[in-house]
Amino acid sequence: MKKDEILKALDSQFSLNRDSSKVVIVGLGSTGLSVAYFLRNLGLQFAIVDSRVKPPFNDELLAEMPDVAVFTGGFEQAVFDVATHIMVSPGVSMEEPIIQQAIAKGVCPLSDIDLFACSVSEPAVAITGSNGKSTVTTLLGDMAKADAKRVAVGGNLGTPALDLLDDKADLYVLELSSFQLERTSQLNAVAATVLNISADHLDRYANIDAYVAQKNKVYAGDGVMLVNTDCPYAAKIQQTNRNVLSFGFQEKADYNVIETSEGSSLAFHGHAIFPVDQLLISGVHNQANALAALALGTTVGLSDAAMCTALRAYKGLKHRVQFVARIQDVIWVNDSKATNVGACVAALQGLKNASVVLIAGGDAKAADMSDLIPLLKEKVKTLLLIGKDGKLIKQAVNDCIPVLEVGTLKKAVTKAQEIAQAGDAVLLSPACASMDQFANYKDRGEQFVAAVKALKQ
Ligand code: UMA
Ligand code: ADP
Repeated sequence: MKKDEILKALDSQFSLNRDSSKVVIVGLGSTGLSVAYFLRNLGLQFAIVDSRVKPPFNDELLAEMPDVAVFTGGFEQAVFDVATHIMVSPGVSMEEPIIQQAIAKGVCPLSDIDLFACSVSEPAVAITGSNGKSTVTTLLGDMAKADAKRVAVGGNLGTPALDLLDDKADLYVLELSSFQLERTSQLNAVAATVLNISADHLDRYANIDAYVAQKNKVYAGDGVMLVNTDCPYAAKIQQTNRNVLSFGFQEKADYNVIETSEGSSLAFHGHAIFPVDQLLISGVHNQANALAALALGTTVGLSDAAMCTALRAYKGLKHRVQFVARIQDVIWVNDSKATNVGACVAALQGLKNASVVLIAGGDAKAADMSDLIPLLKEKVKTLLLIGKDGKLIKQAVNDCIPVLEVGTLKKAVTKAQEIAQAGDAVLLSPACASMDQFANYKDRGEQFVAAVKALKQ
């Protein structure tokens, strides 16, 4: 869209304009920086606050926009006092008192996703869920590329939505988190899905229903709703007058898995599309992810041939049940992206090995870890716990199997090598966030891979 069209949309949706608006950007991470570039490009006035003394993009911002007011080391009340609008980065809770006070006084909240939604006329697909978002987002992006679409892929995945804006793009594929959705009102995706729900981010939501309610905002607007028939929360979604498609392992799902004379196949209404044994991504959960990507791809007009080409080539992303090494007939697997219980359960279910040494722990985000017990009993010979919530997890799993609190990842790797025997698997699948001990899940995964590679063969 052209600048004046975007300005018109922002004025009509949010009364956001050059004459009278002052935006406060809360948080100078990648989202805050993308919003700063966007607002500057449109000639809108803004200031930035961050509670950190030196936020990640401080230097870049000062170099690029030396005239912009940046307040760090706390949320400066005076800045909020003159604000007409606030854009709160996803990492900051909307429940912060200073933010709640501003909203109560009439300051208009908006998100980077709102700004994005007001700036595109091309179709956007929106993908959320507790697990599988990045897998489905990147897979769908690959499918679109295989069909020669000019596709821009990002959002919670890493590249902020506003940095994707490109006049040449003819399709956007956005991964969205509950934090992004909860503060967004303008989304109208051509197709949207909540892939699944597993307890997560309960440190930010009062209960799981509150978390689900935010996830369901992905369905705002009038696009196609893709629902998972195996997810109990999907049944509660209001579907009046909407085009609904489903995926899952039940017969009633539009996209499901069928048995053919040549084996299992991903299928639509009984028509085989792609043989399961040709998928390079393993585990039943990845079959569900592939079904979701097929359903979304079809909705935006991708051909089966192009989607199958992408499926055949898709190797999965790093840090998601990623094979690291085989040492003395023990396989080592990095699933550092498993930041909640659901992802850890999926990883354990997907491993063929009956005997697993599991390394887990970190920041449990107030989740109920006792949900791990059935799979721990079925597949895990020893649980090695790291991170800040080790004690809490030990209590929750109630010593249903041998549990050792080892503290650090390095110690866990050494201990795992002592315990594991030929035929076993050592799996890092923490079921927790990483920030108590690592920069992020990638850092945790990379440190694991490095420690494994350093082991004696
Ligand atoms: N923070 C402060 N003070 C501030 C602002 C932020 O302490 O004033 C802290 C936050 O509490 C958080 C961290 O800084 O711990 C980063 O927050 P942010 O909102 O500045 O993050 P961004 O760099 O803008 O990145 C965000 C998403 N981060 C979060 O939601 C925490 C990124 O998702 C996303 O890729 C990016 O926008 C672009 O859209 C990351 C993530 O961990 C991968 N997401 C969570 C998840 O997947 O589970 C939701
Ligand atoms: P997200 O972006 O939602 O975090 P990813 O695709 O990055 O999802 O995968 C995160 C973790 O969840 C990984 O450990 C992965 O193995 C697991 N996972 C992926 N898809 C699913 C699914 N459909 N159900 C359960 N777990 C999954």
